[in-house]
Amino acid sequence: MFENLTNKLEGIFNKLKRAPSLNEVQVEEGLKEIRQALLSADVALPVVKKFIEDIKPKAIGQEIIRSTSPGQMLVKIVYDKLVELLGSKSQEINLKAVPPASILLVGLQGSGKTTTAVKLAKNLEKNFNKKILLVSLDIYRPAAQEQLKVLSDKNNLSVLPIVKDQLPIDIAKRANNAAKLSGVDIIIFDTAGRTQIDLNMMTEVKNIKAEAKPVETILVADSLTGQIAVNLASEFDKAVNLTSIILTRVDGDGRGGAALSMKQTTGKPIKFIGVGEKIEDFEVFHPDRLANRILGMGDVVSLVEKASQDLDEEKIKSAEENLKKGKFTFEDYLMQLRQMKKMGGMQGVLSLLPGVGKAKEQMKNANVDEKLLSENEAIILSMTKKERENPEIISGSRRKRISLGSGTDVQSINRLLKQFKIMSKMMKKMSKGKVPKGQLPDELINNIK
Ligand SMILES: Nc1nc2c(ncn2[C@@H]2O[C@H](COP(=O)(O)OP(=O)(O)OP(=O)(O)O)[C@@H](O)[C@H]2O)c(=O)[nH]1
Ligand SMILES: [Mg+2]
Repeated sequence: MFENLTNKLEGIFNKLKRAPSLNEVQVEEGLKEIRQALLSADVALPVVKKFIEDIKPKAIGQEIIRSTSPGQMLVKIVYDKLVELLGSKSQEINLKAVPPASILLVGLQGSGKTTTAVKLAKNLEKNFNKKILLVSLDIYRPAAQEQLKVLSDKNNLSVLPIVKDQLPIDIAKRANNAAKLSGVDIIIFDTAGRTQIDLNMMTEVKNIKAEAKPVETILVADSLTGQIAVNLASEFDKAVNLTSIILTRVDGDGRGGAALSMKQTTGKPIKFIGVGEKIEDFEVFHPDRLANRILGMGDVVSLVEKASQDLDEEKIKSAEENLKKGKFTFEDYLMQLRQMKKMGGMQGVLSLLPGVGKAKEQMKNANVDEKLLSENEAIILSMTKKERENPEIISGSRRKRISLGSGTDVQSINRLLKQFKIMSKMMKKMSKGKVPKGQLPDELINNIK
């Protein structure tokens, strides 16, 4: 998905970035090309129109024309707007209800409802530690209920036993009772798919809703169908009041229009995306990460998450050696951050340092923000190799580039650089035995926070 759009936007920005200054005509031309790129990615026309209208005043304002790197500025303006278009912040699933909370999945035939029900169950079980009950209300397609059962069994999830010839509304009632009796936190209802929206179908969903009283009514929509998926969402919303959307097949080679138009057209947030056939191919939807990816800046944060899963033991060893010698680079720092995550946080990494005993306790009491660790990691990944080895060359313009690449701001870069300086000073002292063993200076603790 998005490859075409990314290539086009990259082409447009590369051209603009090369220009030492930009005049109004050049910016206008760039905007026209961006508009074309969005339209050919199957983004809905009103959405594209508003997008361009919104960025235009900023783009042709003095800010960009006077800027020393106008191309970069334009990328930043488009990035911010893309994030907004995609829904700004990722939206957590609503589970606020006296248990059992129920979630209702609706959608067209084959959109991925049954697979998504199981993916979502696995995700909630893992991340929220919830007890889930899966329930199929699809009495129309032969073997549909068995399909959910087989998939649930395979993934060690509980599923409501099948009772032949029961109507959806009665199954929903039975599920509610069973859930209450067995201490289930969340019921996920999978419903029958239809080939098109019809009155009977909507009436059935309404009746089920009245019985199940879901906290979330989620449309499962196939992103490969592009604008059709978006129109469908609007129609569903009018009829049954959706609370959110899950887009499936985002791994496919669709053009991405559905993801880009969904929020603005329907007002409903995309909360998750399906990115493959396997149960673990399911992600929380992050507008900023997707915007990063679309603009070809690389999905730094996702990359970071993947990278931290397979650490290179060799590198850890060499970082450790460096530390002992009092040498400290951003490469070493990166290793530490990853090690930290793998070993379960800040305390883990301290075991890398020579002679820290009490320090672990200090860190624990200091409440170090783990989110900041991920941000730091993203920043370091946006540095070149040379910058990581020689942080002193990171000038103002480099800081700007790094902040853009990591989806942070220059202040965060400054903070990290300052923190790094203190750390490397401390490493030197430590290696010379000038820091009492087992203690970390307050200066360091306060700067990591
Ligand atoms: N590549 C890919 N395939 C998916 C994704 N989600 C679902 N599928 C596949 O899509 C096909 C249909 O999925 P189902 O979950 O059975 O769809 P459904 O909406 O329940 O279908 P009906 O019950 O017949 O309406 C299956 O082969 C799934 O493996 C996804 O995110 N990516
Ligand atoms: Mg199904």
